[in-house]
Amino acid sequence: MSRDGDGCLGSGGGDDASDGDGDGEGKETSLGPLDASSPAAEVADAPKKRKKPKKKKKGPKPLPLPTKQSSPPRVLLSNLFPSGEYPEGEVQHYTSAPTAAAEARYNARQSSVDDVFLQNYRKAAEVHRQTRQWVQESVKPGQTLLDIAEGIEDSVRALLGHAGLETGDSLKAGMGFPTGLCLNHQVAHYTPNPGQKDVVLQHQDVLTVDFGVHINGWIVDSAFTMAFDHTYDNLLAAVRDATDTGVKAAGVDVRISDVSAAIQEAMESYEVDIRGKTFPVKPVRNLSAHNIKQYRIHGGKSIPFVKNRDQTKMEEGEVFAIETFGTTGRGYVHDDVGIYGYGLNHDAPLTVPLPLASARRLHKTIRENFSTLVFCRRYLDRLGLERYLAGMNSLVSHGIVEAYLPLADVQGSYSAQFEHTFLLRETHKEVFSRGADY
Ligand SMILES: [Co+2]
Repeated sequence: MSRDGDGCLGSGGGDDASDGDGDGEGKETSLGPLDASSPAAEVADAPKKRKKPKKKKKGPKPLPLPTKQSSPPRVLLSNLFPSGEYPEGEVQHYTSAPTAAAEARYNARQSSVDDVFLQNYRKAAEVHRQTRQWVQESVKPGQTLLDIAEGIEDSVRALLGHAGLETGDSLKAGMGFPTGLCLNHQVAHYTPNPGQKDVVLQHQDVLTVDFGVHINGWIVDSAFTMAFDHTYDNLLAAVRDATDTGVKAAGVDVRISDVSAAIQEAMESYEVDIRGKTFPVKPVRNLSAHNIKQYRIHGGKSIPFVKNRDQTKMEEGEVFAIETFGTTGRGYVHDDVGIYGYGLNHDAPLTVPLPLASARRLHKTIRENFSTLVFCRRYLDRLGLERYLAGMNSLVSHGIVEAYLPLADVQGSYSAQFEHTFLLRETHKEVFSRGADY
């Protein structure tokens, strides 16, 4: 069984006829279980069209737009890019030369590639980069994981201009899933919960930071690892190399088994010395990278980090998040104590007779504010919800909501993660989340 690294919604997907084309042209309007208010039809921040200049009103001159991001990041991204054009991701051309026919199709399509889809994806990636730059500069031992998580989430929401406090606002743009902050042997799916004891970051810790930024349900899913002690440099280098190798190997018509083999080879070529002991860096066998669909972090295709026989091919127009996890432990994660988050089950019927009124209310709140995006308890608390755990347990036991648990390797081990999101275009990949940092 393979599980995704961040809020995987199960691997039984890929059966949703309404988003089967995955053509990356922004035509998809499926919102999973919530289709009524269709915020996907809304353009979060389309490139602004030129309007006829209005007659100037007399009054105080408007303040000039800021030209630099603040620290902590609070400047609306659209103010930093008033043209509505956001930086293109890294362009990686496919290794095999495109055929003349592909080239011609591509050229003909240039004008028709949905600019709103691309600009929104690039914008979400820029929000990710600016937020993580602040994390990399400001996060220090002594801080609590709760402060770090909230710092990330406040930044993402501020830059997008969607605080997510009004009903449905967080569906337009916001967090793609609960911020993952994992220490050492914790591998994936740890996020601070309300009311729990503070976890304080230590100098010798290895911290993975995994967060998602979405606009109209299209998620940039990207992660990196921080350490303050150079002991772990090779562990981080191994996983970063494995992820980059996987991104490089990906392409239209490339088999999943080939991407996995490339990842494994890169990862296993490293070892790391930790306090006098040498460890091979092992890929985690029961986690996997994944494709992304609208409002669905796990689109149904899984890419393990170890050799397999999966002949499934990647297709043009698909969005993938290539993440890899490496560890000095067993290379196998188990459920840890606590809870990471929850997500509406795609296959659950919309109307289910629920005995608890609190469960019915909670179901409505989830559909209105998260649809099928994964969320955590902190996201419910900030909406003002209280005493929702009985209702949540009822939704989980009825199969309407899926609960996600933290995943860990053995105590005393260390793990790292790197991840990028990219779009498979006709002649090249666009690695949206690439930055100067990773
Ligand atoms: Co992911």
